[in-house]
Parts: sequence; structure tokens; C-alpha cells
Amino acid sequence: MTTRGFSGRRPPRDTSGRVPPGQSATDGFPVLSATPTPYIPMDQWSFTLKVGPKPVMTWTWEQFNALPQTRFTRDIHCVTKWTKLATAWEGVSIDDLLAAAGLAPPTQYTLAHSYGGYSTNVPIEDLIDGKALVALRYDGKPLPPEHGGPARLLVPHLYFWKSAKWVNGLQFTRRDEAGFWELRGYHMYGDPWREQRFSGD
Ligand SMILES: Nc1nc2c(c(=O)[nH]1)N[C@H]1C(S)=C(S)[C@@H](COP(=O)(O)O)O[C@H]1N2
Ligand SMILES: [Mo]
Repeated sequence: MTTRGFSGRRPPRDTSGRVPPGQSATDGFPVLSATPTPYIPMDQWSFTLKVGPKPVMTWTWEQFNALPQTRFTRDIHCVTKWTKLATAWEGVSIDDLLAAAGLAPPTQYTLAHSYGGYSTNVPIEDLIDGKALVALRYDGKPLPPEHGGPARLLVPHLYFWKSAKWVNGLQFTRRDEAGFWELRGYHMYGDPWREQRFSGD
């Protein structure tokens, strides 16, 4: 037999140590986009894995949804100084994506590409071993367009600009090539715990 606690209430969730330096926790979910939200008809959506210029595999929306789905609850940190704790996502892990393509990482670096032309660079080491998803669902529902639906990259341990919305591909590159914000002065890596906001930080 189990005994109830002293009160029926659970203690507040312990959030100490989860908000990186210079950040504040928010309950809202701000929308930050450099371009208008692209709308992609589902029968035209695709995701392509490339090595350099060479396409290795392309999935349709139906095929992508048939890949193993992983659930993932993580804290996210935007460089504009908001942190949102315990966000719940579901999608295809980069591990499962590479396994489905039968591909072992051929280089150390990647660029994620999006509908609308956005891109961002992430070392492959930061995407594998359960660290990142191509997220299709947020909070138990299909990902809303303004937050990157139908699919976005999710790399929660780096600043949120690395989580490319409306993602349509992942490309292995030989060198670490700057993406959209990295070309405009943001840090090449973007570790929130080391406050790597801008190049030179
Ligand atoms: N395609 C695309 N992805 C993007 C962006 C963008 O402008 N375009 N903005 C980035 C930035 S700076 C942040 S903070 C997050 C914002 O995601 P949200 O709008 O879901 O909060 O998306 C990132 N991914
Ligand atoms: Mo951001």
C-alpha cells in the first residue's frame, strides 16, 4: 500500500538550472520568421537528403510519416532571450532518417534547408544520438504553419534559429558553411549555455 504525500499538491516543477545566462522563461510561444510563412500543398511536400550536391534520398509526406516517430520534451532557447521550458514534440529523429537512407555520416557538417530559402548549419554530431528531430507535431497536434509546419528541424540544445522551420532537406557539406543568420553575424555554433549569440562570442 502506498501513502499519499503530506498534501495533495505536487511541488512546483523545479526549473532551477534550466534557464541559460541572459535568458528569461516565457509561457507564450513567440513566432519569429525572417520570411513570410510558406504554404506547401501536402502532395508537393518532400524532404531530400543530400551529400554535397548529390541527392541520396527523397521522401514524400506519406513516406516521411511512415518513418519511426519519436517523442521528445525539451527546453528551447531563442537568441532574442526567451526560453520555453518543457516543449513537447514528435517527429523523425535524424538517427532514424539516416538509417532509413542507409547512410552513415559522410562528413562532419550539415546545412538544413527550408522552403522559402532559409538555411542553417549544424555539425552532424549535434543531430545524431537522439539530439534532434524533424518535428511534425507540437503539443500533440500537427505543427502549425507559423511554427514551421508541416515539418521543422528541432535542435533544442542550440539557439532556436538552428531549428529551421518549413524544412525540406538536410545536406552534408565538407566544410562548415554559414546559413541564413550565420551569414548575417550570428554565431556558427550557437550554444546557449556559452552565450554564443554572435560571431566572436
Ligand atoms: N525557415 C525558417 N526557420 C527559422 C526561422 C526563419 O526565419 N525561417 N527563424 C529562426 C529563429 S531566429 C527562431 S527563434 C525560430 C522561431 O521559431 P518559432 O517561430 O516557432 O518560435 O525559428 C528559427 N527557424
Ligand atoms: Mo531566434
